[in-house]
Amino acid sequence: MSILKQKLQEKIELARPRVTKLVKEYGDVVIDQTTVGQVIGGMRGMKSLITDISYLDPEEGIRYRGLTLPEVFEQLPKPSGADMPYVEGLFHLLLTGDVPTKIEVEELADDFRRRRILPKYVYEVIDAFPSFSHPMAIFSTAILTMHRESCFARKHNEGLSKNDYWEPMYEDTLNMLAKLPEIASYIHAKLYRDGNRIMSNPNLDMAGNFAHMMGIDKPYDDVSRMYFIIHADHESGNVSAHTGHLVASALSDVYLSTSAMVNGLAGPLHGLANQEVLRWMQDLSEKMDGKVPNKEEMSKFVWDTLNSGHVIPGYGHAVLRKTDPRYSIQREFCLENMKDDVLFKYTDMLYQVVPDILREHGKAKNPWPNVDAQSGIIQWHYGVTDYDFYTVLFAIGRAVGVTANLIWDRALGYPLERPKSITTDMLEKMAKAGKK
Ligand code: CMX
Repeated sequence: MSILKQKLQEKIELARPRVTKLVKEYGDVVIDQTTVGQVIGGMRGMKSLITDISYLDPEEGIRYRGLTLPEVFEQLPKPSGADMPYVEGLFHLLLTGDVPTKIEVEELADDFRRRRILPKYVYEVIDAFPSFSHPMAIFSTAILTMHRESCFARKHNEGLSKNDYWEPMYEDTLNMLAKLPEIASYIHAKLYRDGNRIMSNPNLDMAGNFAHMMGIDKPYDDVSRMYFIIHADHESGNVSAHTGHLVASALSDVYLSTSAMVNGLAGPLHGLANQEVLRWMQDLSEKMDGKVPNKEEMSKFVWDTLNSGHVIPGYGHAVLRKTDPRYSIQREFCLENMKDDVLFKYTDMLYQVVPDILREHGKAKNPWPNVDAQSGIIQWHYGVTDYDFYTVLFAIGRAVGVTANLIWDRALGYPLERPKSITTDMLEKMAKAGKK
C-alpha cells in the first residue's frame, strides 16, 4: 500500500468515531434556523454541509486544511527548479490534513505518472466531437466515458462492504486525476492547434507535464501549478463542489460525479466567469484601440455594462466579503512576471474603479474581485488566447479538491442527499404564521 493510502486509512479510523458520536449523541441538537429568504434565495448561508478539507471565511478567504493560501504555497514541497508547489502535494494535504514530505510527494507524483495513460476510446470520443463544441462539454464527456473503468462501480456490483467504499473510490480518483492533463491538452490540440498534439513527458510532475503538452515554455509550468492549486476547493456549498458531492451521494462513482461537477462549473455565474472577463476586456480593448483607458474611461465602460443589465464579471461573491486571496496571489505573480502587460494594466485599473462603482450601484453584497478577475489575463499573456478553454483549467484544479471530498464522503458513510421541498402555498402559510 502507498504511503498516502496507508496514512489516509489511519486518518479515516480516527475520524469515524467522531462522526458516529455526533449523530448518536447530538443528532437532534439545533445548529441553525432557516428563513423564507434562504429557501427562495439559493440557500445562502444555510449550514447544511460538512467538510474538513477547506473552510471559506467571508473576510479572510479560503483555508485548505487550516492553512491560508500563502501558507500552502510556502509549505508544500516544490519540484526542483520550480517556484510553485506540486499539485500532487496539494492533493496529499487536502486528503490527509498533513503537508507531505518531499519523499511522500515524490512517491505520489510517481503514482500519478503510472496512472496517466488514457484509454484509446477516450481519444476517439474527443475526436468525434464537432470542432465548434465548447471544451467544457468535451471535457465533461471524456471524463464520463471513463465510467466503465470504475473500480468502485465494479466492486459495488460484486458486493462491497460499506466500510470499504473509500478504497476503490481512492483508486478511481487517482486513476482519473492523473489523466486530466492529457484529456485537457488533447482537447486544446483538437480545437485550437489543428490537432497538433505534444506527447506527454513521463519525467514531469502533473502540472509541469500539462504545460509541456500545451507546448508553452517556463514559467507556464508554474502558472499551471498555481492555477490548479488556487482553484482546487472553496468549501462544499459552491455549485461545482456541491454537485460533485450530491451526485456521489447516490453512490455514483468518481467519473459520473466529476463529470457532473464539471457541468456545474461551466455556468457563467461560476467557472465560466473567467472567460467572460476576457471577452469583456477584449471588447474594451477594441473600443480603446489597444490603449490603456484612464480612470474616467474605465468607469464609463463599467457603468455602461451595469446599465445594460449585465454583471461585472470577476467581481462579487456569494460568501466572500473581501478581495479574494486567490485574486491577490495571482496579482503578485503578475506584478513579478508581467507587470507591463496591457491586460494586466486594465485589470489593475478595474481594481481601482469597480469596487466604488458596485457600492454606488448598490446591489452586489461584495464589491471586491474574485478569482476569475485575474486568471484569464495570465493565460492570455502566456499564449492561451482561446478563452473558451479557461474553465477547463479551473476544472482540473477543482477536480483535485472535489474528489478529495468524495473519498471522505465514502469513508465517513455520508448518506444520500435528500433535502425536503415544500410548495409556495405551504411557504406562504409558514411565512404568515411566523410573522405573528
Ligand atoms: N456585477 C453586477 N451586479 C452584481 C455583481 C456584479 N459583479 N455581483 C452581484 N451582483 C448583483 C446580483 O446580480 C444580484 O442582483 P439581483 O438582486 O438583481 O439578482 C445582487 O447583486 C445581489 O447579489 P449578491 O447576493 O451580492 O451575489 P450572489 O450571491 O447572488 O451571486 C455571484 C454571486 C458571484 C454569482 C455574483 O457576484 C456575480 O454574478 N458575479 C459576476 C460573475 C462572477 O464573477 N462569477 C464568478 C464567481 C467566482 C466563482 O466561480 O467561484
